[in-house]
Amino acid sequence: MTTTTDIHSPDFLAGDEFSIPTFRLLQQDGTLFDGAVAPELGRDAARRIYHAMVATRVLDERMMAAQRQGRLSFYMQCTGEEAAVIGATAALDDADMIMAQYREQGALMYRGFSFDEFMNQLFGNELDYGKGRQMPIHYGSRKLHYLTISSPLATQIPQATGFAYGQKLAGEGQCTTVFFGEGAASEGDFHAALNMAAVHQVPVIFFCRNNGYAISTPSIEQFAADGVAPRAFGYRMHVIRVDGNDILAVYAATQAARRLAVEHNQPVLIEAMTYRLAAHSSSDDPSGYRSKKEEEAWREKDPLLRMRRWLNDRGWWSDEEERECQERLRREVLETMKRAQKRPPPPLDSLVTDVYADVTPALQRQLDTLKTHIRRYPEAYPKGAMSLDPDVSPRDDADDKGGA
Ligand SMILES: Cc1ncc(C[n+]2csc(CCOP(=O)(O)OP(=O)(O)O)c2C)c(N)n1
Ligand SMILES: [Mg+2]
Repeated sequence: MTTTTDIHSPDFLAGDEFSIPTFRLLQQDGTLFDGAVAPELGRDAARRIYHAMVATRVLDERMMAAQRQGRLSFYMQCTGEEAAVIGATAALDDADMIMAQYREQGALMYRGFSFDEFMNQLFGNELDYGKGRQMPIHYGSRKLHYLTISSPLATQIPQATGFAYGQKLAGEGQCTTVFFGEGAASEGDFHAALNMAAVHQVPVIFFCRNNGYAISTPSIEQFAADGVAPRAFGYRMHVIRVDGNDILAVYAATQAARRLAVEHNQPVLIEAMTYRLAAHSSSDDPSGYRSKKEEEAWREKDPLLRMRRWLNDRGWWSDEEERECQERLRREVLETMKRAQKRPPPPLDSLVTDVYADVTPALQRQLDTLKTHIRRYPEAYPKGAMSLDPDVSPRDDADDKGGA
């Protein structure tokens, strides 16, 4: 559809005519802005959200420490973005599909992914659903309607449009929410996904976490426009910008977006303004590209602190409960980590089984070569690697003196 009126002088438009406001309800001291109305959120629902936020923070702190101790190869934190991710997830139906980028472990936490499940993936042991084939933090859960993470940026955005189109055809009242960073929104896939969603009117919520950085590139160097939100106009799509550290605003915005998606088949773009408080990943050191002062300013806007003050004011949480909760969670994380670390990796053959219906000759050749290599150079592999090979007897493995 193209609508136009005639003009008779070359007057260009730059989009500056629009200024996109930020939806906010909760102030940093835990009180509402004047005139703001909190969404309906009962005590238990609010506590479930807050608990998931604290659990995500504790998991992230502990696992980053584990990475520094050399127990884990890699890790990524959600720190600072818990309200954006968990507030959005809480506003969805638990059976709605979530497609995430990699920093959204809070969504899984909210839906009940256990510490054991997190740890099995992080350590790639025999209980990992991905059978140890992915890097740490590439979680997935069919049961919790959470698509397994893909490393290449923006992969999940057009997938979300396609999946949501299927949901529309199925007519069961579900939608898909897809999370991505403002950096990933520079991929062509983002634009294709939004256009297809708008054209085919599918129930999908595009949730952009604008956390200020794509690794070391600040958002001001990524795009000239006013953030990501104005792009929705180009596709004729509903859009809202929200304070991503404001749990109530994120919850209310996503709830309204879900209604548009499910009841009216209207795709929606949400841009949540937030800040990545931690390093990009365990391989990154932000001191090379941003100041401590900037980080401190955002630490003052910690989304956990803001929600905790709101809960405290209502008598729904106390300092005593906070202490107990943190201690219990830290203990649970350490216990489950020890358990997961002790479990063996998946059997070697699982590298090639269930990739195709039958193992292809090329894959079989690669597996045979790997087994031969392990037998010839056991010292180059972790101790016990040979025992993963069903063709090797336990005695042979006892001779395995390796320990790389
Ligand atoms: C196609 C592709 N290009 C580059 C990368 C390397 N890479 C991984 S994360 C990242 C930054 C993404 O930033 P953003 O989308 O803002 O997410 P954030 O890390 O800030 O949450 C880059 C460039 C990649 N994984 N995939
Ligand atoms: Mg980013």
